[in-house]
Amino acid sequence: MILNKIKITLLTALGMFFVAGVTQASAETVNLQGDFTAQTFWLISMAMVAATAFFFLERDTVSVKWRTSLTLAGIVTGVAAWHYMYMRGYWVENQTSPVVLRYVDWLITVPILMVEFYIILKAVSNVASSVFWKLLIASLVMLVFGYLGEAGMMNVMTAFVISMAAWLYIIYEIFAGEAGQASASSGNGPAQTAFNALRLIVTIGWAVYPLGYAVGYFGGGIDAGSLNVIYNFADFINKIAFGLIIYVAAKADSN
Ligand SMILES: *C/C=C(C)/C=C/C=C(C)/C=C/C1=C(C)CCCC1(C)C
Repeated sequence: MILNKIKITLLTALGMFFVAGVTQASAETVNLQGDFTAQTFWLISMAMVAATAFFFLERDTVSVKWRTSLTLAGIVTGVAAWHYMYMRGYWVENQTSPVVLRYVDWLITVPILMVEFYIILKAVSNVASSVFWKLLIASLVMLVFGYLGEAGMMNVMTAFVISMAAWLYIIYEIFAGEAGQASASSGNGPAQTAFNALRLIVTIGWAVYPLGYAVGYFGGGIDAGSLNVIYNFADFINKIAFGLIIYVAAKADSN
């Protein structure tokens, strides 16, 4: 009883803190007129806020072993919501890509998305903890080198190749490596269905970012407005749909 009360108080405090931050960030720059890219920033930020509330509120409706997964899903969309507020402001003011904000967002959310694979496997199999480290480190290598290239701190082509190698390694790991094998042998239907859908997201949904990078640096280039619209919708799939897939599996396995 008392624990429950503490929990509800903490959740309420967290909710108020979140709303305060969101309100403050939203107030900054609100002129979206005639700016489609800015409108998509706004749309996705609100979708992220809604998804965050959803994952946190639904957390207690699934069995205990799935709760960490939903918590992480909510943290990913929550962190992204906050970044989207500021990315929109940045875009409206400068009409250039909010590169640093995007990378900070990725640096927090992408490793968590990777860890989700491990947490799901952990719930339904006795997967080795090495899987956790492999996925975490590979995702960090992918992002750090992507940024080093983008920031001009190293040769863009070298950075791109290293970053691509890390992403391909992740794909290998979740399809054929230890993670893929743990899923295949888990015998848990809902978890396997989720795992298969999530790894398609990592393969197809995530491909949007290296493609944008390649076209920007080695191809003919792409205007910042279109690139950000594409990234914004990709984030909808890669963060919100990603979480919803986990939610559906968690629900199915809890009934
Ligand atoms: C929610 C945000 C997500 C899922 C972002 C994912 C970002 C990537 C998969 C980025 C990958 C990159 C490469 C594979 C090579 C070029 C540099 C990056 C960082 C764009």
